[in-house]
Amino acid sequence: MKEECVAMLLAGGQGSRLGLLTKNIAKPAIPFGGKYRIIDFTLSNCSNSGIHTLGVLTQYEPLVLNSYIGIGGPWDLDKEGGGVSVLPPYVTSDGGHWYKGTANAVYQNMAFIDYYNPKYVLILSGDHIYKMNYALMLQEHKRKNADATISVIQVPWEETHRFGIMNTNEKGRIVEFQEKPKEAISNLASMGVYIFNWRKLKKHLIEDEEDRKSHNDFGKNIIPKMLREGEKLYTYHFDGYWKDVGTIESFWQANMDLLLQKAPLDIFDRNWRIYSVNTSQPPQYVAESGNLQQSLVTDGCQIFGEINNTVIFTGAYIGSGTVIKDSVIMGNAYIGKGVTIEKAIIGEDVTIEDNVCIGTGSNQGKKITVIGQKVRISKDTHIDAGAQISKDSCSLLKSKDMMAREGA
Ligand code: ADQ
Ligand code: ADP
Repeated sequence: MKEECVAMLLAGGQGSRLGLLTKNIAKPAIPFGGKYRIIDFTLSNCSNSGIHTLGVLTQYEPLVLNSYIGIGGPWDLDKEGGGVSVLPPYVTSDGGHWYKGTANAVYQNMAFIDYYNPKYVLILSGDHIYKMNYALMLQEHKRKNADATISVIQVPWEETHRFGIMNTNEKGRIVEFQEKPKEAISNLASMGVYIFNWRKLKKHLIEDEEDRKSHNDFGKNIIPKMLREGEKLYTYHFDGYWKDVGTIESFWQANMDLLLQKAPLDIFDRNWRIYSVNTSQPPQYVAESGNLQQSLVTDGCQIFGEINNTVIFTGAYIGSGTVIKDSVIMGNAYIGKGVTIEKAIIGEDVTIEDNVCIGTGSNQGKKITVIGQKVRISKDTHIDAGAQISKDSCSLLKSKDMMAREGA
C-alpha cells in the first residue's frame, strides 16, 4: 500500500499539569466543549484535510482513548487509505519498551510508517484545540523543498516558556530554535505540528536513539539536531485559533472561548465539521424555573436552575434554585437544588447535593476549582475557589452542619 503522507498522532503523554482531570484518563480523551473529546479536533482535521492513514500513539491510561477511537468511524477515517490504527507500545524479541519520548514513540513505530512507504510524515499532538488544513501546510512544505516544516503561531511573551521558540530568516527558514526557554529569543512558537520528509526523519530518529543522553523528544532533540546538521527547516504560519490545552487554566479558557457570541473557534462551521462519537440521548429539557444564558448545553440535560456562561455536557441534571456561572460541567453530573457554582470544572459522573457552594472565599471568581470525576459532595458543603477535590480527598471535606456540630 502506498500513501503520500501518513500522520502520527502523539497521544501518550501523562498530562500531569491537568491534575485531577487526567487521573484515570489520557489527556486527549478528556471531554471538551460539551460534545467532544480533545482528540476530536485533530482527528477531524485529518479527515477534513484528506489524510486517511493515521497512527495514534497511546500509552498512558489508554483505555478510554482506545475504545473511543475504535476504527475511526465517526471521523470518517475508516473508508479510505489505511484508516486509524491505535499503536500502544508493544513487546518485541528484545523486550520492548514504554515510549520514552515523543521521537521514541515514532521510532518504535517505523515499521508501521514504512508499510505505507510515504514520502511525508505529519506529526500531530492529541491535546490541541484548533481547525487546520494540513493539506495547505504540505503544499508549502513541497513548494519550499523543505526537509521539515514546523507550524508556528505567535504567543504572548509570558507564555513562551511553554513552547518551542524560534527565529527565521526573511525566507522563513529556521535559523535558531530553543525548546521551552527561560528567556525567549522571539514569541514565534511551535505548535508541535510537523511535516518531515520520511527518509530524512527516519535517519535522524535512528541516530538519535544511538545517543544515550537524548530524551528522544522532537522539541528537545530531533529539531535541534536537524538544525545543527544543516537540514532545511521552514516555518508554516498558522493564523487561526489554536490552543494547547495542557493546563487547567488553558483548558478552562478554551471552553469559555466557545461561549463568546463571535467565538474565535467556530464549531458551527459546516465547511469544517468537528466530528465526535454520538451518544443517543434525549433532547435537552429546560424547565420553567430554568434559565440559560451564553451557554452550550448538550443532549440529555435537564435544567431547572440558572446557567450563565457555562458549558454543560451530555446528561446533566441541574436542580431548581441552583446558579452556575463561568464553569465546565462534564457528562452525567447530578447537581441538586440551591447549589452555587462559580468558575469551576466539574468532572464526569459527579454528584453535588443540595445547597453546596463551589468557588467561594477570598479567591472567588479568580481561581478555578476542580472537582474530579465520580466525586460526591455532601449537602451544605462550601468549597473554596482554587481547591482540587478528588475522590480520596473529598472525605476530608466537612459540611457547614458538621462544623457547627463540632463547634468549629
Ligand atoms: P509539549 O506540549 O510539552 O511540547 P510533549 O510533552 O512533547 O508536548 O507532548 C506532545 C504530545 O505528545 C502530547 O500530545 C502528548 O500527549 C504526547 N506525548 C508525550 N510523550 C509521549 C510519549 N512518550 N509517547 C507518545 N506520546 C507522547 C511540544 C513541543 C514544543 C511545542 C509544543 C506545542 O516540544 O516545541 O511548542 O508541543 O504544544
Ligand atoms: P504534562 O507535561 O502536562 O505532564 P504531556 O502530555 O505534555 O503532559 O506529557 C508529559 C510527560 O509525560 C512527557 O515528558 C512524557 O515523556 C511523560 N510520559 C509520557 N508517557 C508516560 C508514562 N507512561 N509514564 C510516565 N511519564 C510519561
